[in-house]
Amino acid sequence: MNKKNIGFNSKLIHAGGIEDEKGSAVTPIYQTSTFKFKNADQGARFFSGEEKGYIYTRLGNPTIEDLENTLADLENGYAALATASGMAAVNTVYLTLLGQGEHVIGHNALYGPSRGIMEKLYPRFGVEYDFVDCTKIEEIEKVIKPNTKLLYLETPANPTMGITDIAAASALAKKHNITVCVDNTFLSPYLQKPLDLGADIVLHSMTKFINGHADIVGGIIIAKEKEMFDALRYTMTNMGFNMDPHQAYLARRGLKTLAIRIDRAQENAKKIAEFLESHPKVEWVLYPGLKSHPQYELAKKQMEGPGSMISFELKGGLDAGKKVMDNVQLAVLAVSLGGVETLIQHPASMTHSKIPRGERIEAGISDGLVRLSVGIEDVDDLLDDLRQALEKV
Ligand code: LCS
Repeated sequence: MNKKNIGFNSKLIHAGGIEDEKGSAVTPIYQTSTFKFKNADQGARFFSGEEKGYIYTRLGNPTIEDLENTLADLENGYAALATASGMAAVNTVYLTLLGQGEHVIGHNALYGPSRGIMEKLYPRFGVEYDFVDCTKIEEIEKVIKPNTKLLYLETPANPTMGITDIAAASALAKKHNITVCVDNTFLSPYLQKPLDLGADIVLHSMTKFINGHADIVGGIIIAKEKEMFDALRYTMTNMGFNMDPHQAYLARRGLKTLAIRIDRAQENAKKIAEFLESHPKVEWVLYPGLKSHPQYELAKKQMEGPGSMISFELKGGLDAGKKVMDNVQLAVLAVSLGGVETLIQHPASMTHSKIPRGERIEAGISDGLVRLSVGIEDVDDLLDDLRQALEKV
């Protein structure tokens, strides 16, 4: 049986392809920093690349490779690189593709630090940027310059749920020789495959849906082509952005249930989004599964499902939002997302607080926006919880 042709759920369980010499059914944790060579010549062959073998965990490790191979397979990429965090993945992409005098175009509503670091740190190295509303392809086109090297997208975006047409953006970028990277954290490869739509690189904060249990921080980058992968790998290994084997083991374990977790969370999210939208105290709801979402049709075309992230604002703005956050009893008031537990947080004062207010508002992250990451609890309990918290407003 060709394991390349098995279905998505089968890959979640069986992809990876690392055979353990002792016969362990699950790829074990190779908790080692270094690997023995049989002799000096073999060590030299491993280093020259003449023979494939493990050398040193920053450069490669079977537990980490099992996870990387699985993600590369799920995203239909050439190969993947696991990183210590999602931000290590973001910075690997930035450092690989951008240098002195070069320019990046990013979506204006990225996860706070993905935008913040470009505005604060990269100008020191002479990198230029424009953050625009990439949900409008013409806005991207307007800021393309001869030195533009990277188009950095996040779709759906954190936390505005704005959706960029990956195929259209990639076609435009290709005309100008610009590399496209998509942060696919909000959906995972189960619901969206950016490489199939024309992107060159996909990345994830694995802290979220891929691991799914809110117990590790991690990242992954998947490249469509070997040349790009080699360049990214050079940066990742030499910057020391690598993942630890124990982290990789937990992420690989969590990944096995990705589809059933997402199916359940998404089912819950659809009901919660409808409940919120019809609630008299709610001003608006942004959820790609609602007809009211500005890119509802694009979401249906590009995504396999609307996912389980919801943003909403109450009629009383921030004060009302705080009341809900302070009064939920089952949902957890915490940042992060994509775990089995429902989380609620306030982007303007938490995940996106480092973005200057003017830029934040322009990007659609209002002072009163509340973000919900819907988990896999019983939906009636989640609805009861939100209902009683809303009564306190
Ligand atoms: N990309 C997206 C879309 C994210 O949401 C995050 C983290 C990252 C990248 C960075 O990943 P990390 O280094 O944290 O693994 N998002 C967070 C959030 O919304 N709340 O807390 C963290």
